[in-house]
Amino acid sequence: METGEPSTAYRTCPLCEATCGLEIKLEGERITSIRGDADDVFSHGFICPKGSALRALHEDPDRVRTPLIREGDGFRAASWDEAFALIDAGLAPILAEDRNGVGVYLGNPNAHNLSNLLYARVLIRALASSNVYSASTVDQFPKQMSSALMFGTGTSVPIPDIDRTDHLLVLGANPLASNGSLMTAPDMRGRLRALRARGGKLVVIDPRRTRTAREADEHHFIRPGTDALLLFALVATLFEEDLADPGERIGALCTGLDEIGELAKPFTPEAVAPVTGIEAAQIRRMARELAAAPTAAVYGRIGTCTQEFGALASWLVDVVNILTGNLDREGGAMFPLAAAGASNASGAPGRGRGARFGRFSSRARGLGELFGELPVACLAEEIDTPGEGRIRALITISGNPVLSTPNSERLAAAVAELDFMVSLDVYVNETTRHADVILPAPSPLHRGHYDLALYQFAVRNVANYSPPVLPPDPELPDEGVTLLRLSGVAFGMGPDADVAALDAGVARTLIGRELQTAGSLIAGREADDVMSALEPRVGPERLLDLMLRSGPYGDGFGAHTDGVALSLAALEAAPHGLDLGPLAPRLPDVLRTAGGAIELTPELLVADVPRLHEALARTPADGPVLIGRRHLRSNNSWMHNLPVLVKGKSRCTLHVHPDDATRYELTDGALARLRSRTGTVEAEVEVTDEVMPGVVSLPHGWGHSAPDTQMTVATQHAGTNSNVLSDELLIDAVSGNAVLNGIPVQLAPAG
Ligand SMILES: Nc1nc2c(c(=O)[nH]1)N[C@H]1C(S)=C(S)[C@@H](COP(=O)(O)OP(=O)(O)OC[C@H]3O[C@@H](n4cnc5c(=O)[nH]c(N)nc54)[C@H](O)[C@@H]3O)O[C@H]1N2
Ligand SMILES: Nc1nc2c(c(=O)[nH]1)N[C@H]1C(S)=C(S)[C@@H](COP(=O)(O)OP(=O)(O)OC[C@H]3O[C@@H](n4cnc5c(=O)[nH]c(N)nc54)[C@H](O)[C@@H]3O)O[C@H]1N2
Ligand code: SF4
Ligand SMILES: [Mo]
Repeated sequence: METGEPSTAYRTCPLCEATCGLEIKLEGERITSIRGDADDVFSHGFICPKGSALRALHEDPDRVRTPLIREGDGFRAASWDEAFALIDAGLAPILAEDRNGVGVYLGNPNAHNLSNLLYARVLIRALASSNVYSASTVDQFPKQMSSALMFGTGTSVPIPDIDRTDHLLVLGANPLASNGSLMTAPDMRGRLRALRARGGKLVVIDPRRTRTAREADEHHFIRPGTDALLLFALVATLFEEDLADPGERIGALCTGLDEIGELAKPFTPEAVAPVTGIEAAQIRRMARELAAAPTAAVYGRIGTCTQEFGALASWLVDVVNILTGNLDREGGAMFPLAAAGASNASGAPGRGRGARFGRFSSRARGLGELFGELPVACLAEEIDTPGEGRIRALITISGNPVLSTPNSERLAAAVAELDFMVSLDVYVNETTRHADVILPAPSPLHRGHYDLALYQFAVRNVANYSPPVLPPDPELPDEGVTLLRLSGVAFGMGPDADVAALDAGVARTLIGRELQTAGSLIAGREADDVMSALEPRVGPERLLDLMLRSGPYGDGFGAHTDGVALSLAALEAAPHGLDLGPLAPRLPDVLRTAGGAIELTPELLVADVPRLHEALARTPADGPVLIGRRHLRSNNSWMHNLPVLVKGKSRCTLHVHPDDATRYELTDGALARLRSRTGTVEAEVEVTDEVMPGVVSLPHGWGHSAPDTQMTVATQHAGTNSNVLSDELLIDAVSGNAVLNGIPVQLAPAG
């Protein structure tokens, strides 16, 4: 390597949910090119501009490469020991007094990081604090909640069988920009074109005519926040026209079939049309076409989750999938079977413990727990509201909540008042600039990769492990090591806990749990034998090997020799990944509900229907509402420091329909002032009929103008932080998820 020898490495891109295979050419340790891996079993060479920007990220001079310790208004480089001594001194006394005094926020890149997926939960257990927050409550928890209520686990999300469906109805997603979410599918453009080329139909429901909408056969503007009404009208039509038919196999598994028909009755197409903005005749036709298509799938994403009726809309997407006979059949909405970590493939098949929510509540507002977390919309108030149980110290892990979560200004002010803050991150940005200690993370090229989370949602069953492209950087320990060391602090072991011992403990716990699991492939083995069979692996690779080998395709440590007989070694021998086949029907085995049924009408969701009923009677607001959008060359808040991605004209513009431009006296290129209950921002206007009248759109993740950050390029392309306008009090009542789409704003020319 040292000699500058040319070599080629294969690695899955960790930047979005598409999991594209990359072909990385090197000379010694210097990257010479990053391209799509033509032989990748899933992405077949597809890549987007962010994938090749991994090189710019790796080389970014602003990337944090040593621990940083606050000194005055800035930071100074420090050793790991010094940093951990300070962390222990900062956290231990607070933890000794009140576990809830330390909060933690987990950001999006954790979902793409094997170590963090495996070891952040160790830290969370060690902290034993109720104050656990993540990007999931500005994102997909409403969908995971409805899935858990209907099917029994939060990862039992029906995924459109995109490669075989005849009809795809997309609500509130723009996979041509986002590359897909809760639908891991590299090359969405290719897949959607193939759908149409085989005679299938693509329908998009979005307040904007997106890139995806432009590829579609049909696009309908919808008023933000009204998808649940539209979906209920589809349900009402299916019943009214005698088209509701889950099929014999699925019907026999469902409870609540009659009830759902009754619940839908008031939401006729005629009743919802004026509120949604979609004509009744169109809604009826959509319902008929969904029912008539040989196979069909309904898919909703950010636009259906981060809105006022996020849980109801997420639920009704699957109700329509069920009532049109498309659940769990080829070409419909199906359950992937991931090779590792699939909670709906573990234990006795067909029933389980079901889902429970609200096991505890937030202190100030009483918002209910979900999946062990509290809604991030209440993070600021948990810091700035005095009294017992207040968050006094915060740990952020791959997160930039100051830009990404509602009411940024309140959160920024709250975070600045913390007694102590530590961030595990790669930049000094809007959030981490408030930290007392920043712990750096290695570049993706220095670590192994396996998409433990995203394969739960993939449109094909695949498994791909990438070894580190470059040897570990001795100055930058794997994040698993850092997280275990932080866990040591949280466990009260001080700043120098024996990380190897903690890691072995984690492996033993996981083995113990697996051995206790009914029907486990490795049932009856001795824990010690399993532990030695995993040698000499340690860290995330040891845990992954265990999960693969005891998973649904596993070799069971020799118990299974036929079939794929998966192990980490098998994946290491397959640098382009292993294709485990198209999605296959999994009902009833996939179910983990307490009664072993598909719960079509979970109580928690049914209880929210009256709120939706009230929305029917509403006259649409006269003023504009704000929604977001994504761009292919951007990734939430953190890739704006890479010149290759931010060059060209500003992407952080306010999309305004020509009618609204006239009405509010705004001109293209001029600055508009936007005001909401929580704040005021200015943004450059882009007049376009791609957005519907009465709706304006501003992307999130911008606004890099805070002082004392260290992002030279991003600062020059600062843009506007849209989350100054998102209101922490606007939440989906069921899930507590933030409303980031459909925020009432006032609009005027700036100045
Ligand atoms: N208005 C509005 N707001 C939104 C959304 C929206 O649609 N509209 N979308 C929401 C959604 S879906 C999400 S997921 C959130 C995202 O919100 P967050 O997850 O809070 O923020 P990110 O912008 O993804 O920031 C990621 C952070 O991780 C750091 N990082 C990057 N790579 C690594 C790494 O390898 N290790 C470590 N330790 N750190 C790393 C970056 O420097 C950055 O600080 O934003 C949400 N906010
Ligand atoms: N390039 C890029 N890719 C990304 C990301 C990124 O920031 N940049 N972020 C990643 C993350 S963290 C996520 S969660 C995914 C998100 O993946 P997607 O959900 O596909 O992301 P968006 O492009 O935000 O698409 C949401 C769409 O919902 C529309 N919308 C807004 N409000 C409503 C509404 O009330 N109803 C309906 N029907 N539509 C509405 C918006 O106009 C937008 O087109 O993308 C991931 N991929
Ligand atoms: S689509 Fe996503 S996974 Fe594929 S190269 Fe782009 S950022 Fe990476
Ligand atoms: Mo997200």
